[in-house]
Amino acid sequence: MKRMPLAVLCAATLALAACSSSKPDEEKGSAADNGPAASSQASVDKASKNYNIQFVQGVQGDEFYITMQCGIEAEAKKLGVTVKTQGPTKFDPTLQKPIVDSVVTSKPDALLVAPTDVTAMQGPLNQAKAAGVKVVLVDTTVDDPSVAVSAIASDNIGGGKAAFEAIQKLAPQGGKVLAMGVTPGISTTDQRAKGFEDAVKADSKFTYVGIQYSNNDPATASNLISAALQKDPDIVGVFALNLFSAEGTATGIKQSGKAGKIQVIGFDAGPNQVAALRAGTVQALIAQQPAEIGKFGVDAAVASLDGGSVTPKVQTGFTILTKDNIDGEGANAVYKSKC
Ligand code: T6T
Repeated sequence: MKRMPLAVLCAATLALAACSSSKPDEEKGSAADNGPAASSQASVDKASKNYNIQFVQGVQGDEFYITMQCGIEAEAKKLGVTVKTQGPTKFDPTLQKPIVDSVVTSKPDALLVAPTDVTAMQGPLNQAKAAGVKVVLVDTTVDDPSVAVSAIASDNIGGGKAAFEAIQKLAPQGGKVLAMGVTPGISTTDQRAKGFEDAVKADSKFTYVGIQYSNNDPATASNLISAALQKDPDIVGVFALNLFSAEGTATGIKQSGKAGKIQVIGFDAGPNQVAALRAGTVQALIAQQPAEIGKFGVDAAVASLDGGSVTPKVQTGFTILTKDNIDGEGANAVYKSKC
């Protein structure tokens, strides 16, 4: 199999340096409903026809998915295919399922989707596949990813581990650490939590006080952090698992008068997170490569529709942003609010 071009965006600097590059999984795996191996994703320059591709986000208005949409639209334009984007108003499978169902009823050629729950979204995606729609998983996954021709995501376990390594460097004396999560059942954030927890438990200087679930709501995350700090005032570090939990964590830390005293590492890099980084409430951000995820998603859909070979699993990297690189080499990793 030919390799997909590597998307290397390793802008990490400082003592917190850590990054990884996009890498295709070499084995064909089970997500290989690809037809004959005529071409690989890497060699797609132009689609053989103007396919109708639908992108269903995890949630509307999330700069991670907006930036992914920008990558999708740019690649669609380049390859000469049409793409339409929609998403639920909340990161919630009961709201996402009807959107996927109606997209499938409209019989698009391909569906790029970030499923909001590993189990609840399996059925709707099975139905999409049964209806002949090429499914590509972008960001999150489901219990049985073989429903998709390709799954493209960050190294989420590695990202969780990198978050702990950042805390280790910033708080070398050790102490209590907490994870601010989203909702159980989201593949990406569950993996980040696992990567973090496993890494914490491997260092006897640190104690994992557990994970709190903010339900993707900054106000809830803020309240949960305030309560956690009252219970455990000696917490030394917090890992906030996504954009909205990081936003709420920053607010809660500030309101508790602990800004700069607790080491906060946030996943994602929307404008609000970057403002918190600049303000010193958050010490580091782990920026994903959403535009790359989207680009590779379009490549996978088109390669599959054209009967080419498709890389079944692609892992994209991340960049660690700090105050010291945010205005330099890290600037390009910041997510967009519009394309
Ligand atoms: O962190 C991203 C995404 O990777 C995750 O699956 C859900 O939350 C975000 O969209 C950020 O809000």
